Amino acid sequence: MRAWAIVTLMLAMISCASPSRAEDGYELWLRYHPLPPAQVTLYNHQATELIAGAATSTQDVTRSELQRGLSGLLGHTVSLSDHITHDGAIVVGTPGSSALIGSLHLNTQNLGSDGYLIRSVMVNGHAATAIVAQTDVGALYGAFHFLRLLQTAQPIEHLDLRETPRLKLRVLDHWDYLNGQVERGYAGASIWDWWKLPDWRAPRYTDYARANASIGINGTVLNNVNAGAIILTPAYLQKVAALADVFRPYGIRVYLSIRFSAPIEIGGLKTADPLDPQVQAWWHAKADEIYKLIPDFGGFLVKANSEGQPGPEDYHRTHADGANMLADALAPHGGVVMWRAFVYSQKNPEDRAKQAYDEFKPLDGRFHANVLVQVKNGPIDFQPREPFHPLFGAMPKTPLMMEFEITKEYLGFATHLVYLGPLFEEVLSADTMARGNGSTVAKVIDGSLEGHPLTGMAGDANIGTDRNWCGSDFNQANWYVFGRLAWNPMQSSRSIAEDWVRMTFTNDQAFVKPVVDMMMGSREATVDYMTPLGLVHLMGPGHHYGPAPWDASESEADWRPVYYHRADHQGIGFDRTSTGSDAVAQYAPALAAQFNDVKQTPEQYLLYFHHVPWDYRMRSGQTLWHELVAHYTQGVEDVKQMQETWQHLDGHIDAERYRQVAAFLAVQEKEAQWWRDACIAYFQSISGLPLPPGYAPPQRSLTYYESLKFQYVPGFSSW
Ligand code: BDP
Repeated sequence: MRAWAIVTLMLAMISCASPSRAEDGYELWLRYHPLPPAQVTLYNHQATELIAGAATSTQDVTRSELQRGLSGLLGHTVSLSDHITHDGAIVVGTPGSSALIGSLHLNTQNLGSDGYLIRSVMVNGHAATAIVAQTDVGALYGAFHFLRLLQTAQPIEHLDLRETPRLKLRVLDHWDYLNGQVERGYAGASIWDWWKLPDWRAPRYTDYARANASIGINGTVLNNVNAGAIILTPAYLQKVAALADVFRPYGIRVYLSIRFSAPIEIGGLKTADPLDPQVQAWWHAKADEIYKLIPDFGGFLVKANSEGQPGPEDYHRTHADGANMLADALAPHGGVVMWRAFVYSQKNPEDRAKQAYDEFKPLDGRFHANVLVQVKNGPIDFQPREPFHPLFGAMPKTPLMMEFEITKEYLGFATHLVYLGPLFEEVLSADTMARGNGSTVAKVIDGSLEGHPLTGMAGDANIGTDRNWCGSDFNQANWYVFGRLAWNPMQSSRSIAEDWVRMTFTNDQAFVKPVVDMMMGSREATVDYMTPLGLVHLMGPGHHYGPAPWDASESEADWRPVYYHRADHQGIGFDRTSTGSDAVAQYAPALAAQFNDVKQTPEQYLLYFHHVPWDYRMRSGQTLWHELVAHYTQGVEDVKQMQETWQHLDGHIDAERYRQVAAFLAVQEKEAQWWRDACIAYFQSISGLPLPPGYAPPQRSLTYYESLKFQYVPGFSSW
């Protein structure tokens, strides 16, 4: 029996060390699997003992994470100590909580509440690594950074790192319903088991918090922006409080989406008019009740007067009136309101792209100090590519918060491999020219352009109950890059991708380089096979699955693809120039002039701003029609290339994840081909032009593509 046990143990150890160990993606980028022996030998001298307090819950989780990470990566337990006994100690904490750290006299000024230093130091003649912050949470962030250095095989001697986040609120927005469904969720059900809360706190909540803290995310909005009032009832607030308790050690605050008419629905009032004293009193009392249960509650997220949601305009009040009323209720407790600018109305005949700006720009300066206006990255709706939202740079007196969509509602759901880093980076680095050259969107949202202390970025989460959290391994990268960019929106998405690949798969350069290249090209491939040259919103009605450029079935004009592409026998595109809807005028004058001129408009936005004849000459010398077909075809070719890249990587990682990626790439290829063929078939039926020479005709007829109907599409059909 004993001998058998030893053999089994040895086998288990061997399988642990081998790259082919089965993996289901649950561990995300925090796998801490043993590093190659050469790496371990290097690090062993620099990670000999750990000196970390556990006087607070945050210190406790920091210490456990370091123990877990170091023992996993190095393959042996790193001993805990309370003083330095030899070279290679890792010391973590704050000057206030550790006399040893205090004695180092490191300059922790201006680290703020979340920043940290990682420094190679000498203590009593011993070389050590100090991870130092002003707060426990800062030290936790530092610990995760230190582990990342090991995970990505970086040198850890001679360290001199100093990090502070550029944004204050780094928040995930969950579009989760209390019945467990997730709007636009492609990774299973909601991870919040509301029914069993508050009594059962699933271990997964802790792993969620660890993953978020590891990338600096410090807030979570638990419920969908299309909110019900029930979340604000006492029974549900208890459940929210239980989650807040789990997240607190990790520096994560909870926020709630609220329904503006809650005072009527659960408060028994006749109105939700923000200027009504009874309504104001109701929200004040509600805020007091929440803060009694959750002293560090973050605040409210609000979708009002948008897509059927109630709001202040129901009472002829402005968005500012509504936001300020809630802000005043939260202010005594230090809470904030994140008020969404995603508003448009079907009653308004104006170009939908213009409506949020028209509504919000006049309100600049009217919001109270604890309100952020949360603006989607583009003026339409998270399309594969849109120009940046013209509100960025246009509301200098108001803190604007970025909203990105991490869940790939418009970019292939769970299966398509699309790394969103380049999309996020493209928007953040776009120049609004609001205060001359270099007034990037990143500088608008980090507050530096106008000197706003309150700053933030929100990401609509792609997380669900799937074992791998995000519906696919590569979708984890989008959660990851969101967090890293929310910490510092000036970072390069390529370097973040590289960190992620190393942590999630392997440091093997023969794998890292091609995979990072593949990720970096994946978004452009998707733009090409879905919506090239500035097209937007061509997807299927309601569920948003697959191509449907012909669709005019939706009840509202601006939910129909035909509204957006405006293709006719002469040409294609939405005229947003001064002779069209004049949406260009919402940008700074220099940009407006550029976008107004078809010759100066970047071709990637061509059909977003212009209605262009099919035979228009592109910069390449080809006609627009030719180039459109070429882009659609290129998108499919790029996906085939991705498949080929992946085929060569078999054996570098575990078979389970390898196989799923391969299978999903095959889905992506099939669907890319479908997008190309359906769009070309449809646009050809409008343009009446032959395909340019050398391009294969669509595999099926337009009638076939138009006949496709889908039921039970994830993220939509079941409610
Ligand atoms: C759209 C989604 C819809 C969301 C809405 C929003 O299709 O499900 O409710 O955005 O952000 O992209 O409010």
